Amino acid sequence: MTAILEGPMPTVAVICGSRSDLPILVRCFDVLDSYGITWEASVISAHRQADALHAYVAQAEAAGVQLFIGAAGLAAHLPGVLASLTAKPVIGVPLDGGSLGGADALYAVVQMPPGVPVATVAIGSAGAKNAGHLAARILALSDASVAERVADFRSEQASGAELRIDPRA
Ligand code: RP5
Repeated sequence: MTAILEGPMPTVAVICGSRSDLPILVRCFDVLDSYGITWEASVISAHRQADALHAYVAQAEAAGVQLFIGAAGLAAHLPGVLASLTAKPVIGVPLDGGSLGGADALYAVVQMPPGVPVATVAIGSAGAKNAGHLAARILALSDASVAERVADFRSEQASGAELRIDPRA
């Protein structure tokens, strides 16, 4: 297990399957930071380090983690395994790990059997960002400060998208 960052008691634990996934996950970290959400990230492969993954989830829950984000490419079992190990919400980010462009990971992450839900976002960097935004909306249900930042972000996003073209000007 490689701990990338460790806070006192993070709200969100981000786990990815390989160090090669980290450049995409930085997009998620930036979004979580923008909402003031504490997080830590670890590289723990569901395939290569199954025991370490089980131990980490138990430890993270005991430390007060409220939500898990799992990201992996290829046969991406990591988010599903996370959902099997915790009752906390799990967001899954499928990554483009090879010749199938991430469609392999998307199917693996989104097609969880009933009763073991993984909230699956888009492939790659768009999904990594949305994992952060979705985490914020979930946490906003019980955290007024995050709820306020979600509202602010939505207003800023709406203003940024606004465009009026006046041919008379
Ligand atoms: C997955 O296999 C990882 O999440 C990564 O996206 C992909 C390739 O891993 P490496 O071969 O770069 O370690 O488990």
